[in-house]
Amino acid sequence: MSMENKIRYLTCGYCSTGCNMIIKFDDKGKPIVRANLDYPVNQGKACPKGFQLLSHLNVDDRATTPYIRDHENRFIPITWEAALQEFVGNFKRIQNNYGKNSIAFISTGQITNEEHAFLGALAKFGMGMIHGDGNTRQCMATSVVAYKQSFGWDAPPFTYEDLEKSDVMIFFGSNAAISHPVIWWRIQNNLNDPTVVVIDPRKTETATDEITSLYYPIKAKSELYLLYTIANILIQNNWVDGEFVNTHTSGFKEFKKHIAKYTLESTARKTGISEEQISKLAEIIHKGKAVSFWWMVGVNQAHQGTRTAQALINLALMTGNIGKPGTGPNSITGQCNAMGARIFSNTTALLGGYDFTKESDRNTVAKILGIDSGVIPHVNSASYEKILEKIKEGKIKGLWVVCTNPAHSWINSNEFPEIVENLEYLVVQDMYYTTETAQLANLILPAAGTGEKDGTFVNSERRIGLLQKVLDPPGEALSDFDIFNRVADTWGCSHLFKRWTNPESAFQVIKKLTKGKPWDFSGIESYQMILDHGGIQWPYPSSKNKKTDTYRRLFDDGVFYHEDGKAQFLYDDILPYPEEINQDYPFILITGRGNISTWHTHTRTGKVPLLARKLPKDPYIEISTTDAKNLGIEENQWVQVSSRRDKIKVKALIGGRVKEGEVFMPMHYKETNKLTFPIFDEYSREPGYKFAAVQVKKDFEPI
Ligand SMILES: Nc1nc2c(c(=O)[nH]1)N[C@H]1C(S)=C(S)[C@@H](COP(=O)(O)OP(=O)(O)OC[C@H]3O[C@@H](n4cnc5c(=O)[nH]c(N)nc54)[C@H](O)[C@@H]3O)O[C@H]1N2
Ligand SMILES: Nc1nc2c(c(=O)[nH]1)N[C@H]1C(S)=C(S)[C@@H](COP(=O)(O)OP(=O)(O)OC[C@H]3O[C@@H](n4cnc5c(=O)[nH]c(N)nc54)[C@H](O)[C@@H]3O)O[C@H]1N2
Ligand code: SF4
Ligand SMILES: [Mo]
Repeated sequence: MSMENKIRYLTCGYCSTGCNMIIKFDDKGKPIVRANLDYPVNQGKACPKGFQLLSHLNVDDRATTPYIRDHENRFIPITWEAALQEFVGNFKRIQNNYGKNSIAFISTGQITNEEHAFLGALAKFGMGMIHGDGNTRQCMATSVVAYKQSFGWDAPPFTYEDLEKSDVMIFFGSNAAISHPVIWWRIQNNLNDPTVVVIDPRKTETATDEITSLYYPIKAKSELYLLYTIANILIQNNWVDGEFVNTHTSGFKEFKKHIAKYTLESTARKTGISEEQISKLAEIIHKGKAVSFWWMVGVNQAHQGTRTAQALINLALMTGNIGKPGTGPNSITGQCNAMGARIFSNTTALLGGYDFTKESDRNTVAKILGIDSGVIPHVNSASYEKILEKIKEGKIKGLWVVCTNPAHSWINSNEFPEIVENLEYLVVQDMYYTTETAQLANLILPAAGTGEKDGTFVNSERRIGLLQKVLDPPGEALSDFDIFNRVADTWGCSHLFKRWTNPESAFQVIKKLTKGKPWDFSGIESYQMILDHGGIQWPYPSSKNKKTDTYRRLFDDGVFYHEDGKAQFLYDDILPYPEEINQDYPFILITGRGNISTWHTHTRTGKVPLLARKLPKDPYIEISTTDAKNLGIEENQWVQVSSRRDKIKVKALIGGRVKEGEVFMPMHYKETNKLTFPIFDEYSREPGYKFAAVQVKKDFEPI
């Protein structure tokens, strides 16, 4: 394809910040990536991953053709036609032998809206699956459930402009300086001399950044004590916005009663934060004119994540910090299209935010899509970990994994290969044939990546952004969209997708699914319109009174989505630590992002020298100076880290980021999840990646 002299616009395919890049081409047709100066999200900025957005596309281990595993366990290249026959033949055989529900899919937050909707509709309406979930369960499920329960809809209220309008910002369980760098850098535009508070068990890059005013080194998993106590102090001092609470919320009286028992003295002990510091934080919140609470997976990935997120929501509600510039209980999303997955993945909710179990909802969706409502399942999917359980029990025998690498990223990951042993057929659709999960597959389908396809993403501030194709995918690789089209053809259900000829025509169909919902963006006329506006935030209904300003937040009218129009105060008793810390396993293992340049399971960033060099080749564990000294461990020494599940060998990185009694490993090494403890939040079923009991030793035991 000749692209010379053409300009392309590409929303970044890494994090959910949703930066936009301009791609120009040099004389030889080589693309040059620049940050888009005019885009309201990034305003000419980007992090290292964004600038390297196309660098992992042309590499040796790209899957450039479908591969099938032969009897000697070798991967053999085959044609698309043969691959599709294999896929469909095996999945249909499994359904014939074990029933319709014996096949399932696991997806992602990193494909486009059009692809999400296509996969979900194809799998559930075309191929007859009931069960399908995504890696967003590992990431955002807690925020989704927290908002749904508190507001009546999954509706993150903020806009990035709030980072510039707040005078108090509290970052809770978020290492934004490396996870969402451009969001974090937006605070530099804030002219209010804001107080930025970082609450994290680790003294992270965010905690030590020059933007940060105060750092609270909270003990891991003690945050509910802190948040309930602060609520209690606000009440004791009469620092509550009574008018807002009375008019716009419900459940406050009961909440007040529930939290009365959380006092400064015991909370200081539980959290490791002094009484003075706790009181000071309550006062900062009270004195702030526009206070915003920002959280991420340090909150979400916990055994009481939903209630923790809601404890932050409660603080915003009781102080009236919502719906006004610079305020909000604001959950930042993770992957480039995690928000789109929330609307279109057809996993937990029926496409567009409808309900599988309601006949009227099924009829509405069927009408919009122009299909028979009889093909839509009447029941909800099992959650991710329950799908794996069903595989273990032999109830699910065929699995289709799209754009995720669970053999590395799933909690207690040793189990994953054992679990998939029970499958009769595993299909993995990825850009590379080398991922840990692809290596377990019976069939690998070669997918195009961001930069090689058209479509749309939705970012953390609810902005729909455009991706334009810059390069052709290599060899026989196809966009996920095109793969779904071919699967539909081979399966014999392409009549359901007559209007889905290309991504933009699919967009025209799926936007209608949002009509009348809080995330209505049916007013977007075309891809060109998205480009012209610099992305468009939902809601953007087709009615005349749509708002067109650059930044928009929700709830400026104080009306929430519950039937009574009110937001709810939600809370629970605080549960003990998920796994016992004792003499044998005396340390708390925290896991998370390691640096600005490394992405998840490192399949993309690992191939770009400029990014890859940020992550040490050998897996490492961060341990405090005191603990290292007590254990006689020296810097860079190999140590053994064991949990109740496995033992691994890693290098010791000694220093001040972690406190005594806590250790940290980045999730980017496949060893990390061998140790994590499989516990799930009661409401969201999100895994608690950030707490496991471990032992660290300089002597090795036989493994
Ligand atoms: N460079 C880079 N950026 C990324 C990603 C990446 O892989 N690399 N991934 C993207 C995705 S999908 C996501 S979900 C986001 C994640 O973005 P973040 O949430 O910022 O990432 P994490 O490092 O997993 O966790 C955040 C912090 O939570 C803290 N934490 C752990 N336990 C607790 C606790 O009990 N209480 C509190 N208050 N804090 C706790 C950890 O110490 C950590 O610093 O990043 C996105 N951006
Ligand atoms: N211990 C621990 N584990 C964690 C976390 C943690 O904090 N601690 N965080 C969790 C979180 S928040 C997340 S989001 C997950 C992420 O976990 P994963 O989703 O497993 O991680 P990725 O490496 O992003 O995997 C995406 C895969 O899709 C491929 N890919 C990229 N683009 C495309 C495309 O356009 N199409 C197709 N078909 N394939 C593509 C990539 O090559 C890669 O193999 O990890 C979770 N695991
Ligand atoms: S901040 Fe996120 S969206 Fe922006 S360039 Fe970096 S990875 Fe891409
Ligand atoms: Mo995530």
